[in-house]
Amino acid sequence: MRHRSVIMAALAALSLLAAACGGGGDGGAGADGGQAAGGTSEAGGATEGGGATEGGGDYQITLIPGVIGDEFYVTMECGAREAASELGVTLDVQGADEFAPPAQIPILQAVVAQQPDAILIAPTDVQALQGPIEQAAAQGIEIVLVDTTLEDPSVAVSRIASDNLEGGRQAADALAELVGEQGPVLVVNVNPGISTTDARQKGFEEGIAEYPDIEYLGTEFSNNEPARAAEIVNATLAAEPDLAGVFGTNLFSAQGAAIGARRAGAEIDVVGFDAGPAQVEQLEEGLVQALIAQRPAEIGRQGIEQAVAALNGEEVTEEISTDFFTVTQDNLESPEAQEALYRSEC
Ligand code: T6T
Repeated sequence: MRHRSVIMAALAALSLLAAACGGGGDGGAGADGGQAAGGTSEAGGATEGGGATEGGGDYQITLIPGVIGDEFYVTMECGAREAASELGVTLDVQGADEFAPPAQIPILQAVVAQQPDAILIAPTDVQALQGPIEQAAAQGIEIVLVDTTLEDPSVAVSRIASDNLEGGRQAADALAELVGEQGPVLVVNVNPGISTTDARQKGFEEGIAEYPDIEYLGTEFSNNEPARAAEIVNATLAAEPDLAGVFGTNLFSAQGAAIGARRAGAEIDVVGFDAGPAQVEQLEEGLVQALIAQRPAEIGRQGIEQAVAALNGEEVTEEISTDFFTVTQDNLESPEAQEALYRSEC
C-alpha cells in the first residue's frame, strides 16, 4: 500500500494547504495522514509501535512461507505476528500447499497485485523465484528473505536464516557420535535447488568426511514427502543392511526416514533437522536420536523488524544468522529444549 499511502499523504497535505488558505473547513479527516489511509484495517495502532513505526507506519506486510501447514513456517508466522502486533503493522500470510516453485510463484504474483509495502518470503528455489521476486521489488515492494535465499539475494533489503552449513556440520558430528564413528550413513534431502537444505547437505558432507571409518552412501531426495523418505530408507536398507545412520535434512525428510526405519525394524540412528510435534514424538519413542531445532519464531520476528526498518528508511541488517538447539531425549524436558520446539498454531 505504499503508493496509496504516498498519494493519501499528498492529498492530506493538499487539504491542509487548502485549509490554511481558507479553502474550506472540512479538511479535518485528512489532517492526520495516517488515518486517511487506514481504511483497510486496525493498522492505525501503529503510533503505539514507538521508534520502529515512527512516521505513521500503517504498513501492510505479507509473509509467503515455503509451504503452509509446516510447523517450521507456522512457528515463523507466530514470531512474525508478535512483532507485527508490537510494531502496529498489518500482517497477512499467504502460502502454497506444496513446497514447489510452480505452486509458490502464482501466490507471489497475486500478493504483488495487492501492492503490500513489504513481502517476507521463503523462496522455494534459488533460481526459479529470482525473476518473480525481482519483479515484485521493481514495483517498489521491500523484500525480506526469510529462511531460504536466492542465487542473487541483493534484491532483498535483508535476509534472515539459520546458518545451515554449520547446521549440517553439527548433524554430521551428532550422527558420527551416535554410530560410534563407523558404518554406512545416508542423507535424505528434499530437492536440489533449495538454499537451506543444499547447505545442510554440504555441511554434512564436509563434516562426515572427517570420520575415516564412516562410509557416506550419498544423498537421495524425498520431494518433501515423508512417504518418499521412508521408501528411500527401506530401499537403502535392502541394498545395505548395515546402514548405521541417516540424516534427514528437514522436517518431512527426517520424519519419513524415521518411519522407514521403524517399518524395517532396523536399528538405525536418525538425526533430523527441525523439531515439529510429530518429530518430538519420534524422539520420545526412540525412533530419532537428535533433532536440530532452528529458531523459526526468531526468523519471523526479525523479518518483520527488518521490513519495518526498511520502510521507515532506517538502517537495515543485510544478513542475519540465527542459531540452533539440538534436542535429545536427555534434554527434552529442559526449558531450553521446550523453548526450541515448534508450534502447530500460534
Ligand atoms: O527445514 C525447514 C526450512 O528451513 C527449509 O527451508 C524447508 O523445510 C522446513 O520448512 C521444514 O519442513
